[in-house]
Order: sequence, then C-alpha cells, then structure tokens
Amino acid sequence: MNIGITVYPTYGGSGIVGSELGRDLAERGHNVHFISSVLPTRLTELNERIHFHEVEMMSYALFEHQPYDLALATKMATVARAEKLDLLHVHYAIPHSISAILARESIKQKRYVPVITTLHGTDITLVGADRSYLPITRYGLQQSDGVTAVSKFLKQATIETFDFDDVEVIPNFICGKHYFRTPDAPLRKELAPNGERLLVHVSNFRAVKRAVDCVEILAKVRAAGENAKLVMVGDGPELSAVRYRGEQLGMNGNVVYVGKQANIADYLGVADVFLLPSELESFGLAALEAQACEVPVIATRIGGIPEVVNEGESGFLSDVGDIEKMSVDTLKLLGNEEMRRTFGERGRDLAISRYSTEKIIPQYIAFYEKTINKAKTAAA
Ligand code: GMT
Repeated sequence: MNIGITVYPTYGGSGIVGSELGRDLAERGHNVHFISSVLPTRLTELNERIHFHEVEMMSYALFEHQPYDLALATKMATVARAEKLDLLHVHYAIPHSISAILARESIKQKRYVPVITTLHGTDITLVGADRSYLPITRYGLQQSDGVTAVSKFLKQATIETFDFDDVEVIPNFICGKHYFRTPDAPLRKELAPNGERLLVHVSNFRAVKRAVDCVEILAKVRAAGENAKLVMVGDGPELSAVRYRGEQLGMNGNVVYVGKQANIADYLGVADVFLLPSELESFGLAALEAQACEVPVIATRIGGIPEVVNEGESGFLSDVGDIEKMSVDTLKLLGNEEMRRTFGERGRDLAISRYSTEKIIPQYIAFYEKTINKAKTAAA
C-alpha cells in the first residue's frame, strides 16, 4: 500500500505511535509518506520506503494565526495525487482529520483517498470535548472512512462525548527488540554512582501528567530511609513547577533532569520503578514502554492505564493525587528485590503478549484493507 501518515511531529505520544507505525509498515514492504510540518522526532532516517513531505506555509501579515490546517490539507491532497496514496491515516483528530477530509474532498473527482483517524486521548477527552471544538471534531469522526482508538476507555469516552460508536480499538504497541532491561549499562553507574535506587518519570510535562507528584513521592521515599534518586526525562510547560517544588522540598540534589531524550529505552532500561501519576491518560504509552523494560509501574487508576498495567502484578495503581499510597507502594517495591523482579518479568510478559508490534501492526493493516474495500464498494 501507499500510505500517507500525519502526526504532531515534535510533541507527545501520538507522534511516537504514528512514526513507529510508519517505520514498521515500511519494514513490511509498504510505502509510507509522512506529511507534517517537520520530520517527526522518532523518525531518524528516511529510506526508499519512508518519505517525508514538509507542509509549506506562506506567512502573511493579515493572518494573526497562520492557517496550518489549510496548508496541511493542500499538502495532503498534492501528495495523495502525486504518490497515488491508498489512504490517509491521521493521528490525533484535531485538526488532522478535518484537514484530511478537506484534502479527500478536494481531489475526489480524480482519486478517492479514504481517511482513517486514530484517536489518542485529549483530542476526545479534553480539547475535542471543549465547546469550541466539539461540533467540528464530531464532524471529523462522522466523515472519516474509519476511526480507531488506542484503548477501550477512549472508545467509551468517544461514545459518551460524541454519540459516535463506529470505533475500532487498536491499542498502542511496543517493539520488544528496542525496549529491554539493561541493569549493567554505564548509564546506571552515571545516574546512581553510589548504588542509589532509580525512580524514573518520562513525559511531556503538561499539567495532566502531575509531574510534581513525582518529587513529592521522592521526598516521602527518602524520608522513609530509601536512598533513591528521581530521573525526570522530557521537557514541557510544568518543568519549572517541578523544579520549584523540588527546591522547596530540598530534593533537587536527588533529582536528575535530563530533558528530552531520543532514546527513552536507555533510561527505562536502568530504572527500578517507573512513576506515572497522571490525572488523565487514555492509554499510558510510557507505562507500556517501562513494562517492556521490566520496570514495575506506580500509576494512577484512570483512563486506559488499568488496561495496560495489571494491578498487583506488574505495578500498583492509586487514586489521582494519592501521594501517600504511591509512596508506600514505591517503598514496597524498592524494599523487595524479589517483588521488583517478579513484577518486572510479568510486565514484560504482558507488554509482549498483548502489545507487541507483531500482534498490533497486522490489526492496522487489516483495518486499512477493510476501509479501502469499503470505500471501493461504496463508490461502485
Ligand atoms: O491526547 C494527548 O494529550 C496527546 C497525546 C499525545 O500525542 O501525547 O497523548 C495521548 O496519546 C498517547 C499515545 O496514544 C497515550 O499514550 C496517552 O495516554 C494520551 N494522553 C492522554 O490521554 C493525556
């Protein structure tokens, strides 16, 4: 197939999922055309099957905000015709599905290119649910030729918010060859030179991630006598609040802020416990990545997280903001190497058996074929 993929290239889990999906599809012999403003971060190399088409935008003084959605639609239509795309697959509904529908409609006399929208999270639960975007998001869902969601939770949220239920659940995935435990890697010695236990958090540091809770947990864990350090991976708007709270608690000497990292698996591979205290999480890709690296997860019992983390088997779940319980659970794990090992192994087991690329990518391919055939039948 010739597949067009659009993602948010620089920020967030949906960009990672879309990029890794494209890379895997190319390895399976499909031609993948990424259409976005810049090369997606996780897409380090292009080859004869992976192409990148940059959305070009003319800037004009009259525009207070440049109309990216229209430039994207134009690029999608141009690429769809030039590369004979079989479908456009967009990740995150807003505004990508609307741009793709516009592109499809603008060229449909020449070539009908079906649109598949994959819902990732706040495009449904937060931004899409806001009255400023709700009607257009619903229209995007109704007009897409196929819609997928990354968790059962997100499908249910789509039904409740948009009264739209034609959604196929295709969960996020992990490549077991890229994510694994590396306890003896030099990075471990670098981060924990005195044998400290490593708590790791990975996010884009938006308010929904509640990254400040990680510092609170570290303070409690250390107060209980554990020689632990916290490694904060990523960057975003809440990072300064985290640093500020770390300073107040006198914890910053025990926190390593490493910023955005190209290879998250390096940090997960040396972690003892992974922290994900989010307020909202439709799936929790970072928790899946941690589990694939045999790291037990301390997370909140919200959204799609209970679909990914098996409570009491691969991690412990708490109510949002229950720092006390999250700290107690972290201490339980840090104080019991056997439990950490068993949870880690179970996490890897779950990650590979339920969410490996081998299992999930064929579901996308089958969905592509079904959607293309449905569109052909409708046109006949
Ligand atoms: O929905 C968002 O906030 C953005 C999105 C992203 O692009 O980062 O995150 C969502 O998609 C990820 C990949 O499918 C999921 O793992 C995250 O749980 C989800 N984030 C939220 O629901 C807050």
